[in-house]
Amino acid sequence: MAELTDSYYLGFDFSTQQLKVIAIDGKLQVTHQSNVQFDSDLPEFRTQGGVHIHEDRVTVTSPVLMWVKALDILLEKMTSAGFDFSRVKAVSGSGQQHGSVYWKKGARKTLQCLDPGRCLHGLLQDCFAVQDSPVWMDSSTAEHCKNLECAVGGAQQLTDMTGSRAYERFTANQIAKIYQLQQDRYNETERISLVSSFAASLFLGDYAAIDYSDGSGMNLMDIFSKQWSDTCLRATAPQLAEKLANPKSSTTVLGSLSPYFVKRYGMPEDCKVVAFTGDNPGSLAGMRLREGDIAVSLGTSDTVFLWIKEPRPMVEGHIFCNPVDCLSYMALICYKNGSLTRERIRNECARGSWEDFSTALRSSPTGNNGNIGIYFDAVEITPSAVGIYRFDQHDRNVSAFTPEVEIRALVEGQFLAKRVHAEKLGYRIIQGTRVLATGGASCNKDILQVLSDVFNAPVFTIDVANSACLGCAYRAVHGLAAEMGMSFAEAVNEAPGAQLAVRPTPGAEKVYGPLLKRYAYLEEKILKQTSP
Ligand code: 5FX
Repeated sequence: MAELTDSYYLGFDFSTQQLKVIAIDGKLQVTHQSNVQFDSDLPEFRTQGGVHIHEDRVTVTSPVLMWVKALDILLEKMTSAGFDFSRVKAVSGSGQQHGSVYWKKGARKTLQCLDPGRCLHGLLQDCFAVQDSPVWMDSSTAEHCKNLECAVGGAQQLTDMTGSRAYERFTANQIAKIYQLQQDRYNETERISLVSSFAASLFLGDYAAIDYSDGSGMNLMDIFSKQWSDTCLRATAPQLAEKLANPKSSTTVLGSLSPYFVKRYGMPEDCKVVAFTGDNPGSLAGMRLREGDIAVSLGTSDTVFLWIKEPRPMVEGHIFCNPVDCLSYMALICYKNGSLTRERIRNECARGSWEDFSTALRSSPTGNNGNIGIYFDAVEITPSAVGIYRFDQHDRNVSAFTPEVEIRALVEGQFLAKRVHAEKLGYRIIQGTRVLATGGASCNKDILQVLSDVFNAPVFTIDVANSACLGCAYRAVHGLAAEMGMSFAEAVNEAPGAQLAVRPTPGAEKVYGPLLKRYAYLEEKILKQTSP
């Protein structure tokens, strides 16, 4: 027992606006948390929200040395707070997905012999061929996306192989842009890391492999063979395979910590570095999603995370390798019309009151007498469409619903869409499936009841503040346990669980079965009518 509470595991999250750390003990209890805010703690880099939005409005970068300096500051803060580094058994972490770091020739040597008397920021000043790393908010590579899709035979072909069609923020397209516009910098580059593997490299004192899960967000990796695709590499830039090196499983112990941290912070020599991954995969670990589970985050935008066994990649949505189980996959679906649309309908149909909104949900029948509404106030991501569409029970267009019908149509429509899209990607509800709800709207039980009814599964709520960071502390624990053959679920079994919020209403399944089919048909119809 003493051993359990005496050991610490660290999870770092290099996210867009801040660097965070969570320490847990061997009983999986959080013992320490800290963070560094890029804008306010590192004002010399002049970022807003952790990024620089360039004059063209579409190029978005972050200074790579800001991330390095943030780590110096965070570790100093932990020292000042009396954190006992000597007990740390393993570290892992996550980074914002898709962003890329360009290490200059010779940087590996520098990483391998860091002087513990100096800060990382000073030591790594000259280690980057590109100072401003492209990040996920960048949308300047439309042309490179087209080229990549063309090279593999189209959007669906690229999706079939890499799990996603070409996206502007995805790393292949960012690398292609750097190669095209900054060829000298590209040629000076010895290694290209993702934000996650860059951060792991700092701890390892050597280049860290890209992990399968974050590597799936690059438009470069065949998610089934887990190797770089030659066609994608060739279409992106020359000599790319050697600059990326081979990806590795997300649960890999990459090696022992760099002596730099042993000497400077008193961390143990045998402390292990477990592969870092993307922030969304990190969150899946933090939520402890299991096979058959679905997590629905109801925020400004709605996001759905799925645990999938047999994925069917579609041009809408992303399939990534699963960060905690290398035989499984995870899917991510993003929706733009989330809370803002719910708030608009609340304002228009419930006098701005969530209570009235809930009353309307409670007093209207499951299935809304066959009325279906599809509300894309802004151009939706999944699917790519805009406009408000209302249908009666015979699929006839109607121009308006009563306020009560409108409220239920919105909430049912949003959840029917999520189930239809999830199933298109290969998701199946199984015995024991849980729906994990998070985000602002997850505190409304009447909304959760509709969610539970549409998925015919119990809904649990979880607190996911810092889920990526916590998930990576769990992954640090699992990295060591996996070497002894233990699964992630077994390794983190004792962690605090989710709270049961609602169970499906008896009979709901019968009502929503036909509605799911109709929703899928109506969405197709809208897309056919509106596509140019
Ligand atoms: C996912 O594909 C994204 O681009 C974002 O969620 C970033 O990972 C945010 F960091």
